[in-house]
Amino acid sequence: MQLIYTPKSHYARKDRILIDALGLEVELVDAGNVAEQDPAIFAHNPLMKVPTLIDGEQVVYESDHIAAYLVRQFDPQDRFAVLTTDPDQLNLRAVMNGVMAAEVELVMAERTGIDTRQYDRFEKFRTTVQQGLQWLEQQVDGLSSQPTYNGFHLVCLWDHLVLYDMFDLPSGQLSQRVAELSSLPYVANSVPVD
Ligand SMILES: N[C@@H](CCC(=O)N[C@@H](CS)C(=O)NCC(=O)O)C(=O)O
Repeated sequence: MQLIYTPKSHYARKDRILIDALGLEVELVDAGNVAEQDPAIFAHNPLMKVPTLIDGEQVVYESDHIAAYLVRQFDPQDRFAVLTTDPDQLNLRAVMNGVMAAEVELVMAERTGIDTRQYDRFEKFRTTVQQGLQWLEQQVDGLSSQPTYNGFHLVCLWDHLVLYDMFDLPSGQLSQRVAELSSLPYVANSVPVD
């Protein structure tokens, strides 16, 4: 199997942590600059985003779908609760994905030369990140200090925000949760660096 990714992608990192936690053999293929518009570098994902998983003839798009695909094949016990149907856990996942998406819009806009401060649309993305973080801080009890896929998700979101340094991060229990989970070798292994 191959995972098309970039070393800094927080979405791809969710899958990389899960892959390492499950001890799976997956070759990492760096897509390079994800601002490019060449579907070939994204394994012909028409959305031109990473991650994409290639498993023989099967390709899988979307980080959470990739995680579910891997767990269905290789971890029938679902040790990290990837396949949870609990609405509160799914809300946490939705908000974390939303915060990550809003931050990516800001990062990609600035990378392609847009002055995001000039547009209300980008202000909304900033507010989305800030409100999302506040909401997550209030819901921290739902994020276990035991390893779960939602916990991995939180670490990926957090470390990416640290890397791009566009936002002040809350200093409460959420940061403690990140620190606890970051001590796991298979989480620490993929911390993004400049
Ligand atoms: N919902 C997708 C989001 C993937 C995504 O936005 N990936 C970013 C990198 S972290 C990307 O490739 N962006 C390229 C672009 O937006 O042009 C997932 O969960 O896999």
